[in-house]
Amino acid sequence: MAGQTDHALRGDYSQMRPDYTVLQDYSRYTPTEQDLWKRLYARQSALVPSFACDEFIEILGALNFGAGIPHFDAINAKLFPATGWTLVAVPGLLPDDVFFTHLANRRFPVSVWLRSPEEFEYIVEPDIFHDFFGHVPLLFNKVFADYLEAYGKGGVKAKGLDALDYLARLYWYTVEFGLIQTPKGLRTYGAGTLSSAGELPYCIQSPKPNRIKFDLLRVMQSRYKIDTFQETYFVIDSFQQLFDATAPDFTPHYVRLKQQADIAANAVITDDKLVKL
Ligand code: HBI
Ligand code: FE
Repeated sequence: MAGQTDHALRGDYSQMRPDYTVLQDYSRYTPTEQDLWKRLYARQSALVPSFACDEFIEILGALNFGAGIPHFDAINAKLFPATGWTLVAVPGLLPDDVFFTHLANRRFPVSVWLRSPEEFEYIVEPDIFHDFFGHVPLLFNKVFADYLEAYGKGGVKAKGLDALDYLARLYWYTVEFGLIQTPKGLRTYGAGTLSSAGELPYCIQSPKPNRIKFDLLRVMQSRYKIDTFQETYFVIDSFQQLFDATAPDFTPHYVRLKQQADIAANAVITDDKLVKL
């Protein structure tokens, strides 16, 4: 999940280490939370086969963490040998530069707290279900994992160039809400859709949102909403395309982006290549 929140953050930030990480104190999860995890997982995994990309479906099936809240150490024992990534436990949303630094070092921050049963339908901040169910499976995919590290390194540089907002948009419209063309048709790989019961079918089936072919500058110029379903989704052809897009130095992009007006979250502009359902 991304996007800043203006209300007080949910997590307990009092026990943090200097890099904002905390211990995943497994004994603190209650039976109610374990049951809520199972219900969230059962509902979401039933939706995945129709709307998620195959890479996500295959890894989710192999990990099989629906029986209860996962132990980060147990997943890391599989993740690190697979792509060199490690999950780190955090209290919740992190400052952008802290977040980017973790990604640049192949560490993915996962919030330790779980939403309340009343939030079964919708939650604004990233809780452990969003981070785990939405983000963790694709960390096992080599090309996507390489993209995320490259993205993190780009973010660390962007801070120095006062261009974090542009990088945050790229994260939002790919890692959180990205769609991908596949031989089976349009599918999603974005964690924000994969972990949402409502937005997962919506992003693939609804005629309401715009679906536009991925274009790096167009994405970084586009504003986004954090508390509604997306009004625009960007569609890639492959994870390799995403990785290749982050290869060049972004500095010249930032110069151009700063000279042009931002694009509204629901706008369609002349050069857009629309993807039809
Ligand atoms: N912090 N824990 C956490 N998880 C995120 O997904 C996250 C974050 N901080 C900032 C952020 N995402 C986005 O603004 C990125 O675009 C940087
Ligand atoms: Fe997220």
